[in-house]
Amino acid sequence: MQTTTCPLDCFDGCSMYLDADGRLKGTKNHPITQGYLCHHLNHYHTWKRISKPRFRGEAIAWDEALALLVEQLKTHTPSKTLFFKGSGNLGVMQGVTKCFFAAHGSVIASGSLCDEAGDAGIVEGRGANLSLSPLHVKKSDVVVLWGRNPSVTNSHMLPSLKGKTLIVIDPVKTDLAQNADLYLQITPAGDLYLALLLCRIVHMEGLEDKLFLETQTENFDSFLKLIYGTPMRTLIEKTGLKLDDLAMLLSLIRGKKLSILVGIGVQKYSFGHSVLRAIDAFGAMLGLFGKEGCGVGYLSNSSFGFTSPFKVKAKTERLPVCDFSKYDVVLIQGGNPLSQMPCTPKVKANLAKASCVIYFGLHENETSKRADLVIPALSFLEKEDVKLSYGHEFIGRMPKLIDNAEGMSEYALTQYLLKAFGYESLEDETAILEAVIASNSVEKEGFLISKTYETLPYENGFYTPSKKFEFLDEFEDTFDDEGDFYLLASKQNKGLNSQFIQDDHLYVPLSLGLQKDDTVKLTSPYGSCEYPVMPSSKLRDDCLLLYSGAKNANVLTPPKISQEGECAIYQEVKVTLVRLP
Ligand SMILES: Nc1nc2c(c(=O)[nH]1)N[C@H]1C(S)=C(S)[C@@H](COP(=O)(O)OP(=O)(O)OC[C@H]3O[C@@H](n4cnc5c(=O)[nH]c(N)nc54)[C@H](O)[C@@H]3O)O[C@H]1N2
Ligand SMILES: Nc1nc2c(c(=O)[nH]1)N[C@H]1C(S)=C(S)[C@@H](COP(=O)(O)OP(=O)(O)OC[C@H]3O[C@@H](n4cnc5c(=O)[nH]c(N)nc54)[C@H](O)[C@@H]3O)O[C@H]1N2
Ligand code: SF4
Ligand SMILES: [Mo]
Repeated sequence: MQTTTCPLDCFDGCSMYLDADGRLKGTKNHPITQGYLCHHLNHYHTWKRISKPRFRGEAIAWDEALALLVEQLKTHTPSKTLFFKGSGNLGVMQGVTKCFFAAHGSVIASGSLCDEAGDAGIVEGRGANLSLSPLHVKKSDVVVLWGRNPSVTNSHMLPSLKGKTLIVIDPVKTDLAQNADLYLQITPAGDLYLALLLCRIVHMEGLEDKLFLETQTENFDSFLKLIYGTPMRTLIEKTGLKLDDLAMLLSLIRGKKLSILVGIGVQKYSFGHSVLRAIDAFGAMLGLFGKEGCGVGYLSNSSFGFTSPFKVKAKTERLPVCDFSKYDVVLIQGGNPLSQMPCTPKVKANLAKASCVIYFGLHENETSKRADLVIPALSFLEKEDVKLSYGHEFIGRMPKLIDNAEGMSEYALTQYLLKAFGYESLEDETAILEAVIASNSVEKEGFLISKTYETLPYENGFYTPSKKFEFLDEFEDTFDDEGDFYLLASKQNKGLNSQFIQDDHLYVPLSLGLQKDDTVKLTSPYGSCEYPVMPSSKLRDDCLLLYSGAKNANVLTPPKISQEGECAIYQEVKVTLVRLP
């Protein structure tokens, strides 16, 4: 039985196979997957695919589509062509397309809509962003879910949370928050202040790991100045919490093996890198790094330690604020910027000015509908790839299991373009993937894992130039939080961003007295939009929530970028609400 790996943007990187009836089944003996898949993959064959190439609304033949693609690229100046890659598939081979665009002198969109602000902060402090896998978390006594919602986004972590003391820090009372031993319904964007506050109390009470601080960290004295430099009352006000809550948190974790699992919720602000760095600082004060069952985990750098097969030199444009209007030809692969990029009105206006938009993907979406040329991709079952996971140490091979002539792989399209332009062609596909695997893998109990995780994360020290953890000593919070409501942007069970099933409701607190499907109009500095509502007891009175992929989820979000990490900052916005009759 040949297994493959889920290509989706998800912590879990599940292993699966096709059963005799052609259905996808989770691999039973895989330590993370444990035989079950989520809704997306259990229904994978039901999601309607794009099966034919299309030009300006008309289905066309494959050779015609490819000829048009080459013609568009030949008749426009390379520096006015843009390659934009989304995160519909996180296989290594998705990056291959860059090779053509770099050789051609095109511009490549860089940065992300996702986790890069937090990643930048982690790298500043630790030198590298390694993961806390479910197998590691299993050995903890206490788990803090800090702006992360595993019951939706990381379901294969759930078995590792069983029987643990659970603490949830989230403005939304998630399912896990309802059953937690301690739930802190923090004010959005209050996390950095909470981390500093916790560090201050730990220091005041002498609870810090003095040996770890002395031998494995740098800049602690400057950090102390930072935590004592802000009045206690300001710190508390920013979190919206009570000192008793923090005392309770510290009493629950004292002397225990503690894993802190952080999600992207805390870093959807311009100073997102500093938020992760402050949470890391709390972890470092407690000496959590390099120890069994302890640590701070985030969406890790999945390719850490592996060679990058598609390293290219090219001019770049910052993806979250990418101005499509500057380009004649825009090729969008595996993404849906018209729904997922911040500030849809701006994206729409800019994309309307690009003379040829090419969509290369699996499903119809807002972007495919706008595209001049549509090129159907192959699914992960129909091409060769490898998945390196951002949530655990396992390497997932992705062999081709099904033949399909109604789409093209990223590798085949890239080879075709390189040949059409007379540029140097690629190495053999399998050889590229095997070289990546060989560069940093080791076999453990019948499974391939990343060599980096043969020892505990940071057991042999940090990856900074000093080899020590480096504390932050400053930050700049520019979020002007005057205004009526925070607008939260989160994930839901049945969708994967804009793929699969969407939930278009605006979730509102019960205190507004609205009924299901009442209509409200929201206004932010970037636009106005009407939404059908869904009242929810899970929200604070000052919060509204739209799920990723919802219709108009990004009409009101800021066309801005984080201070570090070239990341979108969806939640640095406040909105007003008017009920409509
Ligand atoms: N089912 C499903 N799974 C997914 C996805 C999906 O769309 N659907 N998307 C995948 C992707 S692309 C990613 S990046 C990951 C993300 O995985 P997560 O980080 O777990 O996902 P989010 O829902 O964005 O945010 C997690 C939590 O942060 C909270 N939050 C929001 N703002 C704040 C804040 O200011 N402070 C604090 N403390 N918490 C806050 C939200 O209420 C939410 O409960 O999930 C992946 N997995
Ligand atoms: N309001 C709001 N906006 C958000 C977020 C939020 O929480 N709220 N989350 C942000 C985050 S964390 C992320 S990661 C982004 C995600 O945003 P995008 O990167 O745009 O991801 P998707 O919406 O999942 O669209 C992925 C597309 O990839 C295509 N695809 C799937 N597999 C393949 C393949 O093998 N090859 C090719 N060529 N195409 C394929 C599918 O057809 C699908 O339409 O959205 C961000 N935007
Ligand atoms: S849980 Fe995540 S990795 Fe597993 S099948 Fe679902 S989307 Fe794929
Ligand atoms: Mo993401």
